[in-house]
Amino acid sequence: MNPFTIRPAGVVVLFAVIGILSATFAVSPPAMLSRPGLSVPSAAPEGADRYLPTVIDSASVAPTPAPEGMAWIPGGEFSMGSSDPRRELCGGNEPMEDARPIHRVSVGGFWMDRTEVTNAEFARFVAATGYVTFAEKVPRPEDYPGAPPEMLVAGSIVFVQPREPVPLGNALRWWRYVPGANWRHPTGPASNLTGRDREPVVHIAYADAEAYAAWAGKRLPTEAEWEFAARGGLTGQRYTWGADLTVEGKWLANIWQGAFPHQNDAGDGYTGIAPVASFPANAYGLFDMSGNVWEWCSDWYRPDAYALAVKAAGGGVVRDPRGVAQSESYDPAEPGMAKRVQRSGSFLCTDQYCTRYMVGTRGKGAPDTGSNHAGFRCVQDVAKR
Ligand SMILES: [Ca+2]
Ligand SMILES: [Ca+2]
Repeated sequence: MNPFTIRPAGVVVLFAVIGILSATFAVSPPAMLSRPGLSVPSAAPEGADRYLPTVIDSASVAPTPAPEGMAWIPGGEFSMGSSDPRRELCGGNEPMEDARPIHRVSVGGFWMDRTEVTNAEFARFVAATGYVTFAEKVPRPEDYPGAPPEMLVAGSIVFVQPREPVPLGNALRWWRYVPGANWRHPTGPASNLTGRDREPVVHIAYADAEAYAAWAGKRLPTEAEWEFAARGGLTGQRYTWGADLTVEGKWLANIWQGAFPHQNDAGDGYTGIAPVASFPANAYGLFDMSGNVWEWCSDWYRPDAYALAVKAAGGGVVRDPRGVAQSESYDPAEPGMAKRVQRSGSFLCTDQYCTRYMVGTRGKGAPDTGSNHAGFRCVQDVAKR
């Protein structure tokens, strides 16, 4: 379906742009309860939004040897979600209700890539398989009826920094569909991967990430696995490292400092993507679980997924959740479009606009939508080895 869709007004809209908007920067305040049956709570039940201690399964011992580049994530039980009360434009100026209620979840042990998949790693996959990513393929006319032929060109979504302040309600002011942008050319045809071997690969559609994972003998993490791993054994912290955004004046993730989107102060040392592992790892040895690039999870997105999971579990511990069915996926910002969960936030996230680098918060994206701030990492089951 990427990259175009026809809106009722007859205007060709860059579908991929819209996808990424809703993934990270909603265009307009979504009507959170616009779909019958949605059970997102408007307010947490008394006492429901609280974190209980993370408990690690003492029998969950790391098998040896460790797969190269992967960290052992022991099984255990934790409180999943976020009760952060702040409102923000990227979530539709709503409290982050889709990360509620906080609920108990258990996961088994697994291996997880210590870093986002890098350009060098993805290049090895492509060299071995000849794989062509979604963004490198010319959109087929039959998939985009009514789209002008000149618009059917291969490309992807790139952040273009405005020179002046722009209304934060219109993310099209800083996102562009750039013909020729893809993982080999992160910011457009004139860019390349020289000096970027250690940067995370970007412009990756969900199917691209899945294909890489299958080749590597791995898979994409579930959302619960991702959050359990990101929390690093801590209980109910706002960030992967603790309670405060900065520690002793230092930034611990590659996000955005300055007035978004026109002023990038790079207080963390990076205006754009950073090489993976440029910031400290969490307690499990995982890097960039907050910021740098967004990461695909295997769950289909739905804002009330947690409430549904708790209900299905009879109010008890939700065990190894896998998310809702594709047919049940729903994004109030773009009804009718099934989306996958994305986590971590990116170098474009800021405490002034989109704080989804906070560990319990959720993002989402259309599976066929890549951009220059979204990538992935993989996990591996013990039985697979
Ligand atoms: Ca930065
Ligand atoms: Ca990340």
